[in-house]
Amino acid sequence: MTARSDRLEAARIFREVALAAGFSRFGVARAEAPARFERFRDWIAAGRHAGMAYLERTADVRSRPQNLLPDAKSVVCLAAPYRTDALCAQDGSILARYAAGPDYHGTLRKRAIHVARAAVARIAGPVRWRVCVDSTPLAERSFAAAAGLGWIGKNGCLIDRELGSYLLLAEIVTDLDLPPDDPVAELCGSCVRCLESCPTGAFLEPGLLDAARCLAYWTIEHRGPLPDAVKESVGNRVFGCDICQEACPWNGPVRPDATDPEVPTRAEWLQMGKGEWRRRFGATALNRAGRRGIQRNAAASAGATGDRALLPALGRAAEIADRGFSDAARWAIDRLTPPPATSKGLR
Ligand code: B12
Repeated sequence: MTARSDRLEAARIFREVALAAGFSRFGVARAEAPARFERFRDWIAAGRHAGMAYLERTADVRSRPQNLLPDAKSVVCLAAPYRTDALCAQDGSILARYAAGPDYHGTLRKRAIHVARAAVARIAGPVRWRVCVDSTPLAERSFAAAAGLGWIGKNGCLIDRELGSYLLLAEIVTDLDLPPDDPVAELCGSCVRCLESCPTGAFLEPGLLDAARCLAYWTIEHRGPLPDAVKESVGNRVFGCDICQEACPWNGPVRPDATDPEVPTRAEWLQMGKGEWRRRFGATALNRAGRRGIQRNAAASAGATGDRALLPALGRAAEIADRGFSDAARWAIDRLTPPPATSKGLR
């Protein structure tokens, strides 16, 4: 397929199928190192990836789609919006919005595979392709920005002027030579609300996140005990963090009354058994942290928010043979137990 008209027609087919399959944004990037990818290398070199050693191991692959598909020529970039209301329990504890519903790794992958199959069936000649969602080593935001799906905001997120940043990304890397789209203008202007909103000061400069200060990193990716400074800062966040997105004017106002009875409270998390976890959350993105990870975060959150009613449940948790969970429970108990009264009398 070489004629420009054929290439345009193939891109049109991909677009049509992608939009019909429920993706809200579509664009094509060339399968070559995207602009400003050097930021990724600098980020790793400066050790800003905290404990995410897999990012370091795959640094060279992330900008080279040919490592995923030899002869790759194009990256078809797709974006799907997710829930915009907070995912907030009745006790005020919060999960990242993207964790609502079935795990996007599965749903978006299936949808993108459907797009690839349906589009390729309408295009003449053999076409090779490979679908990527999140865990595939590909710099998704950089390719999406190159494909004109949105711009990279100061909070590091890909932002669309109509849909904001509550978007998940997926790609189809293909050996089809599709005409690339143009990037869009960056529209953050002088706004720094996201940078100022971060409770842990995780942004070292616009777009430069220190993962070792990011609550999303600690509550999703980190295994084992949380450092005390993180437990102090966790507040109501039990899984992930959307604060730098909530602050973004492109995402619209946050609905303060958006609690959801389906979201467990800290008390429920602390006592949740394996069976209930599997049934209710086994097929959600919460699995990345796992039951014990979420329980660890809920225990830290109980201490950080001063929820003394949870002392009995924390006492039981402190005995559980999981280092992260029991450590957070002991820390919370210490914090919630008033020191023994000292005699203030005259001597
Ligand atoms: C590791 C990871 C994390 C880490 C590190 C995040 C980070 N900022 O690097 C942690 C665990 C902290 C994390 C958190 C979150 N993540 Co995450 N994460 C990833 C993952 C797997 C790799 C990201 C990575 O390589 N980071 C290293 C940095 C240096 O690279 P980068 O983020 O791609 O940034 C590049 C661009 O910004 C580019 N660039 C290009 N042009 C420009 C222009 C300007 C002006 C700037 C500043 C930069 C820039 O330069 C950078 C280097 O290439 C991707 C999936 C993937 N395969 O890419 C998802 C991904 C980035 N995460 C996602 C989400 C949803 C989140 C959270 C919102 C989840 C949550 N609610 O808790 C938060 C958001 C935190 C934040 N503000 O970034 C989505 C983002 C979608 C979007 N709209 O941007 C992705 C794309 C997953 C997906 N498939 O949808 N995540």
